[in-house]
Amino acid sequence: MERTFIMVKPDGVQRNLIGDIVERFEKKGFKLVGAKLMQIPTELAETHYGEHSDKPFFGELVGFITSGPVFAMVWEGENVILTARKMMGATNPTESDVATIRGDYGLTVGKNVIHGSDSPESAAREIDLFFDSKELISYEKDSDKWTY
Ligand code: IDP
Repeated sequence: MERTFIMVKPDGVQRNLIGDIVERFEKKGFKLVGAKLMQIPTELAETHYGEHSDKPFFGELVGFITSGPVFAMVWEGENVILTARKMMGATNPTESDVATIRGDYGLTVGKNVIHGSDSPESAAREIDLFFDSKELISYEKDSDKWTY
């Protein structure tokens, strides 16, 4: 089973969207295997967004993601990485489809509510960056047999 790293960004936490976002992934059929509210240290933010370190918005991005608590999660399920990206919508909310998370709740690319890994490699890297293996729980759900 695939796993992905999903994070409600500080704007999503402040705007009371944690519950809505968790509900969407739960109802889709994915399984929550780890979650925590945390304040990201600057060093972790710089590592997480390292691929953007040469971009003009890097300082703004790191400043924003460390500006308040985030809700970090690991979700598990068949094709969860790609499906979660579809559920999130395009990076810039002006291009996100309606009924996606960013399409429904975002207005600007800087405050687009949610982060999700974009490939198996980034999912493995980000899960490892944000979670200790002891914080992730493998378990069966009775509903699995109605999902698969
Ligand atoms: P993603 O979050 O959809 O994977 P990336 O291209 O990896 O998109 O960009 C990471 C984050 O950087 C975006 O979610 C967005 O919040 C922020 N970002 C991207 N472009 C800009 C920009 O031009 N100004 C400010 N923030 C930006």
